Amino acid sequence: MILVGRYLSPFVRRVGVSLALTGLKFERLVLSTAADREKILKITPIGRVPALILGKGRNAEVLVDSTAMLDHIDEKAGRRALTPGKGAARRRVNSIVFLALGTAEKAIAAAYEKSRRPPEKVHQPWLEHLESQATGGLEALNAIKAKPYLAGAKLTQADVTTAVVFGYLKRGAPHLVPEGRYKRLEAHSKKMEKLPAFKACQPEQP
Ligand SMILES: N[C@@H](CCC(=O)N[C@@H](CS)C(=O)NCC(=O)O)C(=O)O
Repeated sequence: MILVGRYLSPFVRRVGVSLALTGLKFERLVLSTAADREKILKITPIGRVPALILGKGRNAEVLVDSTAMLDHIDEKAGRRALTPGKGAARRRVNSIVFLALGTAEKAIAAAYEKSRRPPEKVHQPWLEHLESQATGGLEALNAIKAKPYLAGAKLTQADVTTAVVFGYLKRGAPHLVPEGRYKRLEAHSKKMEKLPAFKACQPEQP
């Protein structure tokens, strides 16, 4: 398996951390969407990361979208899967995962609004709308009391995605997560970042 993309992306990092936690072997192809666009387009038609290449040569398959990759990883991991297979436990984990993912998507859209448009084309009310949606997600995530993990007794994908997204915002959009505002998320993130799997997937220098 080859994971394409940099750990600066929360979508790439959650896949890398999940592979490390489940003990599945993988290689990396560290390509940047800014500098290596042509190379990425040869692997995946939308030009986004992550991509996950399964197999080799003519039998190679490419998965796009981190959610599809995590689905494959869970299938391969068997009893070490990070999302429960069914029922209320699965819904609970997924509801937290998609809250964290939605938060990341809105924060990224807000960041693109500022970085990808000429300043005179930034529509301030839309930017504020996007940031308020990200803040709504953060408040809901911060309201969850870990017991000791976000979805209960076991570490799950809810913990991985939430901590990866929070770390991403701390680095990329610190104004959305000022020190002390999201105390539970800060504690959760600190605990997760100490795990060897998180340490093994450190975001590269921009
Ligand atoms: N839903 C996708 C989102 C992937 C995504 O948006 N990746 C960003 C990096 S953080 C990207 O490649 N952006 C470049 C672009 O869209 O041009 C996933 O979960 O994999």
